[in-house]
Order: sequence, then structure tokens, then C-alpha cells
Amino acid sequence: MSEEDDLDLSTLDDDELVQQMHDDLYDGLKDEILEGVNILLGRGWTPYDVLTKALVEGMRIVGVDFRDGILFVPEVLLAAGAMKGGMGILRPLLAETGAPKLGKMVIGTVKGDIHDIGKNLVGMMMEGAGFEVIDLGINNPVEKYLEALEEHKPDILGMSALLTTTMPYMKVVIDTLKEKGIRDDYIVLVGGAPLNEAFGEAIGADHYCRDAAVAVEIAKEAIKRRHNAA
Ligand code: B1M
Repeated sequence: MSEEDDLDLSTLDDDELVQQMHDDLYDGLKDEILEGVNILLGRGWTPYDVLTKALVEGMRIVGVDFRDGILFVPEVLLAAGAMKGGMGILRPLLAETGAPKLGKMVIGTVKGDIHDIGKNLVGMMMEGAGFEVIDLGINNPVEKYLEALEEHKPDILGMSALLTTTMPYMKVVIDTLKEKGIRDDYIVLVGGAPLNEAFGEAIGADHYCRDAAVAVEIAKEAIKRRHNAA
């Protein structure tokens, strides 16, 4: 049995535990991540802090080494699986809110793109802030977005793209909405690591959202402005 197997996570102090969780996420150790999340929650950490300080930061480190060719797809998939496990515990806690629904959002990752961790996080945070969220999953062609808009009549359309090759597809969706004369029926929010403010503006989105917390703030503001205008 290795030293790692012997480690009792509950004996670590908060900083050590968070550090260990970054390592465990890196190594794709889902059970350890689940345990770490539960320990931090048990110590009174807010779900948001566990999410951002232990999980998102850990995934950021994974991303750096993936970029630098130190980690490869199979390892990153394991890390993503561990991250999703931890998010599964936090989701209902973040969504616990007795507040009336602020609005409705349809969100999905665009065609050709299977990255969904960031989108899922945005969905979780939006739910937590009191929005109803309809998640279309990954790899969505424009038809899927159109069907969902027709069916759910949301206030907000959110799109996610993590690849420079898939981010232009957001413009395809927005241009299709324009052609159909329904672009202004929705607040269009876009996000994903390779995007920026200028890109969001260039494709005709209402706002680019740097991260999930920013997405929530922007969504709240945009809904408020809409209601005031109405
Ligand atoms: Co991929 N991948 N990946 N990958 N992957 C990136 C994106 C990459 C930057 C890694 C790198 O080289 N450094 C790179 C893209 C390079 C580029 O295009 N410039 C890359 C590549 C190249 C690829 C493949 C092509 C690799 C290959 O096969 N050779 C392949 C593509 C597959 C495809 O989609 N067709 C691929 C595959 C994968 C995995 C399947 C292994 C896995 C995805 C698992 C999953 O999502 N279920 C994966 C992962 C995990 C990553 C990295 C490491 C991490 C992404 C992530 O989850 N980040 C990523 C490196 C990186 O981003 N630094 C990388 C954590 C997440 C919380 O952040 O997604 O940015 P993020 O979301 C944030 C914000 O961006 C924002 O809020 C979120 C939360 O704060 N946001 C929104 C995101 N969406 C939003 C939507 C909104 C609002 C805000 O709407 C309102």
C-alpha cells in the first residue's frame, strides 16, 4: 500500500486538504475528491468556496499542464470525471434557494465541442441564484437551440465554447436568430476560455461572461434592465 493510500484526508488542515484535493483532481481520484468535498462542507465551508477554491482552481492547474503537453486526454478525462463527481455534491446545495425564479435560461455547448464543465458550472450557479436552467448538453447544432427556444421560451440563451475552432459557431446561431427575426427576443450570453469581450461584441452577443459568477451578475442585470424597459 502506498503512502497516498494511507492518507486520512480528515487529519489535514484546510489549506493542506485543498492542496491535496488539487493533487487528487490532477490524478483523477474521484473518491478522494468526493471525500474532500464532504469534509470541507462538514467544516462549514460554503459550497461556493469549495467549488471555486478546491475544484475550479484544481482544474485550472490541470488545464495548464494539458496545454503544456504534460497531461493528455485520458488523464484530463479522469480529472474531469473527478471534478464532475464533486460538482454533483455541490449542485443541490448551490441550487437551494427559496427565492422566486428570476428568469429562465437555455444553455448549451456549441456544435463540435464536447467541453461541458464550465457550462455545467454556469448552470449550477445560475440555478443557485434563482434562475430556471434548461441544459441542452454538448455539441449543439443551431436547430437544437432553436427548438429549445421555441419550446421553453427563455429570457436568456447561453452558449459555451472552449475551442478556437468551435467559437465561431456562436455567430452561426446568432445570425440564424437574426434571419428569423427573433434575435432581440433573447438576452444572448456567451462564454468559454478562448473568448473575450471583443469576440462577444463582434458576433453580436449581448454579453461575454468571463466566468460563472460574472454570468450570474450579468444575467441579473440584463433581466432587470429588460423588466424596467418593459
Ligand atoms: Co480540452 N481543450 N480538448 N478537453 N480542455 C482545452 C479547452 C484547451 C485550451 C487545452 C489546451 O490546449 N490548453 C484546448 C483548446 C485549444 C484551443 O482551441 N485554443 C483543448 C483541446 C485542444 C482539446 C481537444 C481538441 C484535444 C484533443 O482531442 N487533441 C479535444 C476537443 C474535443 C471536442 O470538444 N471536440 C479536447 C477534449 C477535452 C476532454 C474531453 C479531455 C476534456 C473535457 C471534459 C469535459 O468537459 N467533460 C477537456 C478539458 C477538461 C480541457 C481543459 C483542460 C479544461 C476545461 C475546463 O473544464 N475548465 C481545457 C484547458 C483550459 O481551459 N485551460 C481544455 C474548467 C472550467 C471551469 O472552465 O470551461 O473555461 P471553463 O468555464 C468557465 C468560463 O470559461 C465561463 O464560466 C466557466 C466557469 O467559471 N464559461 C461560460 C464557460 N462557458 C460559459 C458559458 C456561458 C457563460 C460563461 O454562457 C452564459
